[in-house]
Amino acid sequence: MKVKQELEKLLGKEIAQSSNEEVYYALLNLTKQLADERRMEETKKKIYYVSAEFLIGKLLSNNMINLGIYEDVKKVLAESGKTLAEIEEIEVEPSLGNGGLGRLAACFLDSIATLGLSGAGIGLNYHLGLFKQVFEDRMQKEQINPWIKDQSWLRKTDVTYPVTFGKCTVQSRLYEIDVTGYNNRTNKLCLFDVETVDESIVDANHQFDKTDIEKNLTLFLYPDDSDEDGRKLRIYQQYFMVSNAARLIIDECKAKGSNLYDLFDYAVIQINDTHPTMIIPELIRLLVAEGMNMDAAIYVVSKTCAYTNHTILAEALEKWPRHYLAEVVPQLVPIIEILDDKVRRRFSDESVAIIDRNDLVHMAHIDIHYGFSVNGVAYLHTEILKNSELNNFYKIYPEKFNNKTNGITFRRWLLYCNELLSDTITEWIGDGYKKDAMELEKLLAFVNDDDKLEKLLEIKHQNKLRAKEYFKETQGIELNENSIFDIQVKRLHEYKRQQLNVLYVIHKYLEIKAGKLPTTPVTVIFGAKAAPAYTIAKDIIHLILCLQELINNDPEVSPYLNVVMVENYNVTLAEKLIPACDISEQISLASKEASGTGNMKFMLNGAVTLGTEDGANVEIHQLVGDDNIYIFGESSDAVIDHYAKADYVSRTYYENNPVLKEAVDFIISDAVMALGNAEMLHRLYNELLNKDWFMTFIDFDSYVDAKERAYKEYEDRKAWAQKMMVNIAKAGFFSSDRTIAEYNNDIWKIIK
Ligand code: NBG
Repeated sequence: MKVKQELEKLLGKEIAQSSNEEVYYALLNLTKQLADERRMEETKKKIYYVSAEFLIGKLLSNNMINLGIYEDVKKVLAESGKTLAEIEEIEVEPSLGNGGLGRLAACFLDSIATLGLSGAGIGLNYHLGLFKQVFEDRMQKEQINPWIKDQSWLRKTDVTYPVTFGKCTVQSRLYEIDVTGYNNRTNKLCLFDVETVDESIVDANHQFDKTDIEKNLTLFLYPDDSDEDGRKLRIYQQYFMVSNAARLIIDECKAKGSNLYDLFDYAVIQINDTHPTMIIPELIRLLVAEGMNMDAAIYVVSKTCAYTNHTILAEALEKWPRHYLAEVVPQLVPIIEILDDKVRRRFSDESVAIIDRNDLVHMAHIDIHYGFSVNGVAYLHTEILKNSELNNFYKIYPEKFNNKTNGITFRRWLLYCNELLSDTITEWIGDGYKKDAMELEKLLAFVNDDDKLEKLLEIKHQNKLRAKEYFKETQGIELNENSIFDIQVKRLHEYKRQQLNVLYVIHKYLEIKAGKLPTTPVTVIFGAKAAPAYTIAKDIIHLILCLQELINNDPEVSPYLNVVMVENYNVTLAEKLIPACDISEQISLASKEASGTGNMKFMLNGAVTLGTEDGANVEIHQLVGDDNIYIFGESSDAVIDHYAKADYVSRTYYENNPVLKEAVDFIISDAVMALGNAEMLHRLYNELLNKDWFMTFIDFDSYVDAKERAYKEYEDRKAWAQKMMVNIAKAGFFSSDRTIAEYNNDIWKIIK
């Protein structure tokens, strides 16, 4: 294809004569046309990945890579005096996800299409999505985040269903976004919406009538659930998502010849965490309405649905009061009662009931009893599910439990975000690794090749320069490209322990003040959004921003240590930061991070992990060996034991450790209080001292040791480059192509 001619045909003029915006829209349309040509016939069986989030990121470059026109387009643009980077600035990042779970869903869609599997994602088309984070007075403020433009990747379809709630019926509308695999087929992401949604009901303080379902249903991802109306709104959204999904699936299967008694030969539904759980009773309801008897319907649905668990944090395991469901979706309650009754007849163990004695409906329990597969997302996580968290279920259904260690798409997280590195790898080992990521292991042959090690360091430096330029331009941030980039980017949550990193920063600051200077300067970079109602998380952000101000403006300290918190961390910023990183902070309290996927992206881009034995860090550790990772902290067994015995007392650590005490006290020192909000800082200080539910203090000493070791070893540039090489070489296991192949072999069984 002649890219230039095609583009100029769409533009109606020369590229050089067109604005960036015009070029962007021409590329959008060209890409959409080409994706359309990659549509393939669907196989008999299809995977439906139902998820509340799809954190897809900007799509233009990724689509062009997968369609094979990326290089041509770049060349053609350059010939006309334009760069792809400036064209990409026009694209708005879709706001359809929050964190790892949503990004995983996006990587999975890419890999499903890349492996040539017939599949679709199903979710909601949130108009304002997740909030946009801005910093004011060193605090997080939330702003609305509209992202849908007149012309976008969304395609309006004719598919619409009436969806009935207790109090009203709304009419849905399906929108689709094409998902093209790397040199492979085009699948779809199906996003349901309501036409009556009305963005204008949101006032200046971002408040809106939470009961006005017709107008608010698809406004926000995870609307504030701190009150009852907010929680009910989440149930409205979930039911709307799954009712549409169920109908779409039934229609597609019927069209392919299913008589519904054989639905499981046509469809497999992957339930992504508990948000889509109601698809189980909803499908049962619809099958019964089609004339099937209840037992047959339950049997068919149970053979069609599979569940992925993404967390063991109690807060994320949804439990809805039965009376909420009775109000929002009364039609499902009798079915859920039947499902509960059947469980109670079979098992006397109260802990596996669906409706508990407090009349709470345990969504995960529906999934486990009435799905055929339950998987965790990393080896350790699945072991914890089997042996403790879901042990009572594992005893009943050992055959249902399986592990699928997460993965990431290498198209976005290497080929696109780190072209320098991927071009160099291609030069060294050919481009077979683009299809079979395990070929990266060929890089191990170069761990003693000085020129190649030198080259890795040079690429890292270039990526730091690129990040420096980007953040200077977009956020006015100054990054020192000659410093160690020590990065922690992920949702803000106490279990992820950004506060531990912060305590280290304070410790380092105090050391520098006392004259102990680091050999190489360090830049500690944070990026994180806190859930709007999560007070302590917002306090942690406040502290980071105060320290940023204090440290970066202190001439004694800033030549050696800088703290940077980037605003509104999202996929686009991740693509800039990850390739520039030296040290990847994965410091969750062991047993709490189900997997992590950022850890994989960093490793692939040549950062060395500093982490606890948690989630997929355990597997990273096994792959790279002790010399190429910095592991610290209590083991997950020890942590689980502390919780069981309730014997962790943070104050004891504080009182017995003067270095820790000094760092903690600094939170409420005059220097910080002069910049910050006393109430927020005191609250955080007290929380750490009197509760510290995620055991920050227990790992403080070993964290400081590990970090000092990492900084010291960074000085030996060659030895460090060897660590980088090993990390990249061993990252192949974490390709989502591998993960999806496993899902397909063990759970979905879709034949191409
Ligand atoms: C997250 C976990 C991560 C994991 C991703 C993807 C939720 C509820 N869970 O550890 O916290 O990597 O899911 O599996 O977002």
